[in-house]
This record gives sequence, C-alpha cells and structure tokens, in this order.
Amino acid sequence: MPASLCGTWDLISSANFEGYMIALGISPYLRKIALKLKLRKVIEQQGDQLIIKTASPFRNYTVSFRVGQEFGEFTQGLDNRHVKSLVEWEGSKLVCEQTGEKKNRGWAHWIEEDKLHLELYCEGEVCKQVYKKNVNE
Ligand code: VLZ
Repeated sequence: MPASLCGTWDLISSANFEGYMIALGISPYLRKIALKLKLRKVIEQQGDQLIIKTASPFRNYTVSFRVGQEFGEFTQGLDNRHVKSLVEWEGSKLVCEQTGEKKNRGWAHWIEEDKLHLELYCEGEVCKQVYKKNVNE
C-alpha cells in the first residue's frame, strides 16, 4: 500500500469529533467521555487483510477488511449500526464508504508529513484527526 499506514499511532489533534458523534446519534453522556479519550490507532496488514484497531481506555473498536471487497460492518460500542462498508485506495488515500441508515458516512486515512490523518464523515459533519507515530509500541 502507498506510504504504509501500518504502525501504532496516537491522537494529537481532533476537530469536530462532537459534530460527528451528534450526527451518529451518540448520547451526550457517551460523547462527553469519548471527547476526552486518548485514542490510539493500531494498523496492521496480514496478507491482503488490513486491520484497524481504535484503542482507548474506555472502549476498543476493530475493523478488518480486504481493500476493494465490500463487507458487513457492525459498529459495536460506537453507534451500534449495521452498515455495508467498502474500502478503496483513492490515490494515496484509503477511503471507506459506509452505506446504511446514515447518509454520506465514511472515513479517509492518509499520511502527510509522517503523521496519520483521518477524516470521519457523517451526514455533512466532518471530524478531522491527526495521529503521530508511536515508535515505542
Ligand atoms: O475509525 O470509524 O480509523 O474503524 C471512537 C471510540 C472511535 C471511542 C471511532 C468510543 C472509530 C466512543 C472511528 C463511544 C461512543 C472509525 C475507522 C477509521 C476505523
């Protein structure tokens, strides 16, 4: 894959995570907890499978998939919805479309200046996060 996303990445900035969570219908109580979390992404490749683990002291979320192959995703512990997901490379961006009840839902990951960038989309809301590589993990 272009500019390997693999590794352990720690959140250094987050914008409009609140707006994204509101769009998903996450309760105010959970949003308040989630906003304070030190999120970590652990991205691994096993053969043609990509695994993205979002880890936090509160809750973890893992998704694994093959690029270009649609799969059923259950967003357990997040908004608990079933979506059809498809992840594809668009240039150097890894882009996921999550088709379901919520319109224009998905995310994009890419590398820029040694940082892992993430945009999360839902119904017009965009959350922008940046992660820095954790070389100790
Ligand atoms: O990430 O779709 O990297 O799945 C928030 C967990 C993580 C905190 C959101 C608990 C995952 C929230 C976002 C409690 C309500 C996501 C993809 C791209 C991979």
